[in-house]
Amino acid sequence: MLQAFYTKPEPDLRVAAFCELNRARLARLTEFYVTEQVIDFRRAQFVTSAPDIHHLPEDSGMEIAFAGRSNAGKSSALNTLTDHRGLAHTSKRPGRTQLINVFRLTDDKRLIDLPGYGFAKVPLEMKLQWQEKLAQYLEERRCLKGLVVLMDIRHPLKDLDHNMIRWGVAAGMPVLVLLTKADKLKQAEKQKTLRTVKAALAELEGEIVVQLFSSLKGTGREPALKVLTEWFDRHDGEALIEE
Ligand SMILES: Nc1nc2c(ncn2[C@@H]2O[C@H](COP(=O)(O)OP(=O)(O)O)[C@@H](O)[C@H]2O)c(=O)[nH]1
Ligand SMILES: [Mg+2]
Repeated sequence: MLQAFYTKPEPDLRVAAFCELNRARLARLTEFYVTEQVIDFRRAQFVTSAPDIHHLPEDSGMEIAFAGRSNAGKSSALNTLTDHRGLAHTSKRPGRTQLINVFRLTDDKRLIDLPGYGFAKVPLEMKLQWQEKLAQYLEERRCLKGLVVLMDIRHPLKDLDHNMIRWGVAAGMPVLVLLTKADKLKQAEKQKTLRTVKAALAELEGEIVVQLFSSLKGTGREPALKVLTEWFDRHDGEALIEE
């Protein structure tokens, strides 16, 4: 009996296979976390303008959506972030982006320019139609993993912005708030607005980062890219663990 206890047991093949699998997974995870993940935002490419979610690419991989009032500077910000002047169409006339614009970064990573909300000068029926489209994207798109909310620094935190940020937090999503057109204000005013917005959003107790942004000057580009890269990485890491 005692001898049996001390003899090396026959290796259980199932256990061995399990260990082997875990070793391989661990190696991949280690490689993932020690190598710095680089996403080249400059390689962004326009994929499609979808009238609704049924015309979007397959709901897999990961998307980060850009939301904001019409004229907040969404398209300009996308162009600045991707260093690609003509990627998203900018417009002096608010309310031009009524489609869901899709930009591809890699096979499984996309940036989404959502239709702007809160545009006053369109018939109510059209407004409701757009809001419906927006809501459907937010609620049904499973690959949506992060939300960027853009607000003109001179008019921050309107009701619809608040709703959008609250929605992101409630959905368990990280939110990056960009106070756009920061070049329009003096240094002291900028910092004051930044503090006020941060304080107001702290109450939501979500994963919210607030920062200044100017597409004109390039201000805030690097920190914003860092946040987006971290979200993409986090999701890649989670996907590896779930494998
Ligand atoms: N001064 C300044 N103007 C900007 C900035 N970003 C956007 N704009 C202007 O604001 C207007 C609306 O920009 P756009 O990106 O089309 O807004 P969208 O409707 O949110 O996509 C355009 O006339 C832009 O040139 C910025 O950082 N600084
Ligand atoms: Mg636009």
